[in-house]
Amino acid sequence: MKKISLLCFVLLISFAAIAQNNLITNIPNRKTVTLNGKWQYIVDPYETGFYDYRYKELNEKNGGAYWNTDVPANKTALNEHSYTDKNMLQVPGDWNHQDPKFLYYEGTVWYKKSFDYKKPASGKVFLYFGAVNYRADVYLNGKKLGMHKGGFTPFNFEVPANLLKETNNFLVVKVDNKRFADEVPTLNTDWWNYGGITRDVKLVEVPENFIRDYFIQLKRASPGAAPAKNPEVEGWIKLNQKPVNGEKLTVEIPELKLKQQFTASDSITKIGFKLPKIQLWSPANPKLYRVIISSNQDKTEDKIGFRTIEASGKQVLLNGKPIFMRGISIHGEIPQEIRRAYSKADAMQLLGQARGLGCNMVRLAHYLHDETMERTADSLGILVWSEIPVYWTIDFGNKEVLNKAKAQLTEMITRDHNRASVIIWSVGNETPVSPTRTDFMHNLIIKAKELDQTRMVSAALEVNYSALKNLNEVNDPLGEFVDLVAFNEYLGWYGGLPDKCRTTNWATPYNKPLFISETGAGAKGGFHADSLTRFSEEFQEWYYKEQVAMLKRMPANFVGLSPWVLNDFRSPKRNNIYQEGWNRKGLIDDKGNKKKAYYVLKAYYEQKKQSAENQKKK
Ligand code: GCB
Repeated sequence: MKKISLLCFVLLISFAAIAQNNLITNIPNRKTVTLNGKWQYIVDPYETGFYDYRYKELNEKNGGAYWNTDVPANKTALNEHSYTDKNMLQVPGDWNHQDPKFLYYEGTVWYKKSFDYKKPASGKVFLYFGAVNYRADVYLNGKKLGMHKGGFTPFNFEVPANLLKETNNFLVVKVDNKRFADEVPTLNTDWWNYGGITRDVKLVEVPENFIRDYFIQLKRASPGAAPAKNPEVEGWIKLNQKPVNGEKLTVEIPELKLKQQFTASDSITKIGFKLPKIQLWSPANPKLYRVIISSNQDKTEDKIGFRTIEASGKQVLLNGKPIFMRGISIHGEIPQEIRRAYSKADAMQLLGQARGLGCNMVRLAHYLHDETMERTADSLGILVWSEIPVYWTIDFGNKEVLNKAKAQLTEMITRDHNRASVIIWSVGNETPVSPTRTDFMHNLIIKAKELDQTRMVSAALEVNYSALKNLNEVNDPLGEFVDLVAFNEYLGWYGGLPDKCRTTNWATPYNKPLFISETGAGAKGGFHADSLTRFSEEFQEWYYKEQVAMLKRMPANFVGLSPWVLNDFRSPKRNNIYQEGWNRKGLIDDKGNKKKAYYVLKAYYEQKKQSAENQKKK
């Protein structure tokens, strides 16, 4: 009895977790109207368009609000703001790279777009943002649609039916990228705080009762086993509102001649069915199937790859077979143009570079990247680690901060839970060990597992050195709760010189796979000196040579690495003559030139790939 009620409770909270989230997924394949392009803007460091001179939020009656019309009621009316073509920003795009005056700007910018729009005869319209960093207050024709916090995750607001006009809609977004101690991330990060509407903006047209979200993934095989010949799909479909009595939901996979029907339930409809013999998704064969999901009123289609992933004993098994992750960490930035990445072309550039290096895996640090990255990884066959910006010293004792982190985690998982490439949800990076922090992180892990039981959950941890044992131990108490024990080590960069690697050994008390989520050294591309000279390409090359030699002595549960980092990236914390505002740990410099260390890692990955292939042949 007790067991049953506990089970009901767990089910209830997991359904509640899904139900709370109103994100519409599969946006790239929905009927949408883009609002990308040039937007007019007003820079407003004092938030004059938001607060009156007594610092109270302005209301509709007040002509001073920048979200209200900028057209004075008559020629005598006093109006102190106007949007003009003289001030325009490209959307999507951070503001920092678009005008030198924005390079270091942190504060409010008001974005305004006027647009004509032919409303569909029936159904609903949502306004969707791929991401806005950090806080977005959204207004349409003088009405507030909502507010969202979190600089890297998507969100949508329903547009009330009578609000949209055929011509001259007045859409305003107050974007604020100020950093705060009680936000996620917090004040301190090692990356540039690019502000703005950094990803797509779209109107999404859906029927009255539409398919909001769905989860169509292979059910985990029994522990350690490969998927069966006829593997099972397990998941759910979520409509926007209650179905009509007896309404059927259909899942079709035309290539497999498969069509399954389910009677819709009031909240979330659970689905499950066996597939015929399929090609499993893997880096060697990134097979995606066209999947069509339909209800009485709606139909949406996606491309889904089917695979299983699990941490089993000391290994990571992809489709039941051990895999070594030849990874690289990536920031969502295009260094050549000093801007945030957002497009398919950007994804092709970054993932193409990773492939060139011999990678089968990428760690998309330290926040959710643009959706094109995961979709491109799906089609290229690259495994993905996806992370939320719970980075360094978050305000772990603050319940509200935990809620903010959970919201971002939920948005991340919701957006990408049908991507075959994504195998790891990471709940954070290098968080300082304390009971409060471990509780906080454990809560996030529980949440991730509630939302998705088909992937691994991890976090990038730190290392403890025991002089007594001459051993680097990954014994962070959080290790107990993660599936993959991942850690960042900079042996020879932050501690001593690279030859320290020769005498160092690694271990974890956890009987789990072990992954190096970061290792790296800085070098300015084109700066050559002897290998003892910091920031020379030769130092970085030496570092990688010593690291690679050390990796060969790693314990048997060592399952891969994602060194820091693919490209040099902008960081306000890096200010010496070699760095000049760049973190120079890229294997490729900001101009796109490969550094010497690049070839050391590439050779290691070639050899790992070769030995995996030889293993397969046996
Ligand atoms: C780290 C952080 C990463 C930094 C890197 C560095 O451990 O996770 O965000 O950029 O070290 O370069 O120090």
